[in-house]
Amino acid sequence: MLTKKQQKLLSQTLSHALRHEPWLYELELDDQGFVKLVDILTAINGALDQVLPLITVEDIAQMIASSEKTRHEIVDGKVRASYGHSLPGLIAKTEYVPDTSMALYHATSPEAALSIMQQGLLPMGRQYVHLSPNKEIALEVGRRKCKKPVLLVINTEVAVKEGSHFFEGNDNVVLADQIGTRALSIVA
Ligand code: HQG
Repeated sequence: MLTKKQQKLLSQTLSHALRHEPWLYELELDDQGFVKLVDILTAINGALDQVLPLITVEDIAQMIASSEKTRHEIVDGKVRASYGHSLPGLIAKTEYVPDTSMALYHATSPEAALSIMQQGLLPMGRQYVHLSPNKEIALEVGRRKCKKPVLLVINTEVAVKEGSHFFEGNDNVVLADQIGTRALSIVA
């Protein structure tokens, strides 16, 4: 079994390969962002052979299961990043109609929040906007940007009416194409 530190390196490398620069690992993602486990193992073991023991499918599965966030998923002998993509060529995520009685949250820096309240919430460097049904998780994401992030709440009903499209990420991450200003407010 890999140590926590080794699992973190494996997770970061998988995310880099599956979200951002698969070509550096000679990988080609399918339209849903999947690659075959055998191919990712070859790539990862090639890239990390000096720093990690030979990685197996079990190591990847254990890393996913013991990670705080579900960043990756294994389905039918393939693996993909569940969210976070920045690579060119839109990864097809499953669209769904969210429960419009449920609020969604996004937290960010005060500077970004100001711009968002004028322009709307945009994917910026990623393929999708990242939201959470959970306030605390959204705030945690915001803390990556600054110590005291601003929490924005999305009125899901208004967002749907205004033409936002929502896509499955995982239990804690909801993806969207954009959120217009009418659906956004700052949580006091
Ligand atoms: C901001 C992590 C100005 C937005 C997390 C955010 C997440 C605007 C930044 C996932 C804007 C993009 C993604 C506008 C949006 N004007 N700024 N109109 N619209 N922004 O890192 O959502 O740990 O690409 O507020 O947990 O922070 O890597 O997105 O601050 O789920 O697995 O543009 O990444 O997951 O920043 O985080 P990011 P994010 P992992």
